[in-house]
Amino acid sequence: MGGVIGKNESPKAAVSETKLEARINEAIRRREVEGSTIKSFNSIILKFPKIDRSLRKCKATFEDFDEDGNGAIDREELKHCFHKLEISFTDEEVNDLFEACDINEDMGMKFNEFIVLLCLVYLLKEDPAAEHAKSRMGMLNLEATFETLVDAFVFLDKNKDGYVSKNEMVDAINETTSGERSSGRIAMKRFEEMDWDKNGMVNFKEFVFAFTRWVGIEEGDDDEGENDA
Ligand SMILES: [Ca+2]
Ligand SMILES: [Ca+2]
Ligand SMILES: [Ca+2]
Repeated sequence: MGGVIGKNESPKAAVSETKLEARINEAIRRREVEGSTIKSFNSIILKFPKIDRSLRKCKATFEDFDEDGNGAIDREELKHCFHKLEISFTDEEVNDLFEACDINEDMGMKFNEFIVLLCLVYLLKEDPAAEHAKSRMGMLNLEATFETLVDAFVFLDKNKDGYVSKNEMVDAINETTSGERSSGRIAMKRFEEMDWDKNGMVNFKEFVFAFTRWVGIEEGDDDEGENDA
């Protein structure tokens, strides 16, 4: 096929978005206009322990909403959850959120997927009218953490298109490690961990999901977990 016009990075053509994902991206791009306070990838890594502690506090909320106690939140439980929190999403939005956050596609949201959900809700409902719902969700304690995650994403997404590309990841890690030979490989590995659907771009949802794993929250994670590898 002749006439190749270089450049593989054309996210808009390569990524098909659901309505929900489009809204998330809009919210992210609005934030990107403000810029990031983060200066290096290392400073993100230094925040891991604090983020981990903060995210684990959602566990009680998660258990509360997992009405049948099977370790996953299903569609019905999610609807009840929003109802109880007085967060108004349409049925379509609830379904989209569920599908977006049931990342393993096993028809139930595990704890780490629930964290992704909270973070997306935080992003979508940032207007003052939602303060009440946020506080009922225990979100206010999490705001600083979610803010850090948004900030980290904005830091990585240098061209502010709402996606982190492989090159952006490599650049971010190279800046920190001043061109050590292994750093490219590390960047690649991190990138592949993040790019869950393997489409070559990392969106905010994939980023948060990867983060829950980086800080050590596994899907079946619970406090009495004795089988640490
Ligand atoms: Ca359940
Ligand atoms: Ca980008
Ligand atoms: Ca992806």
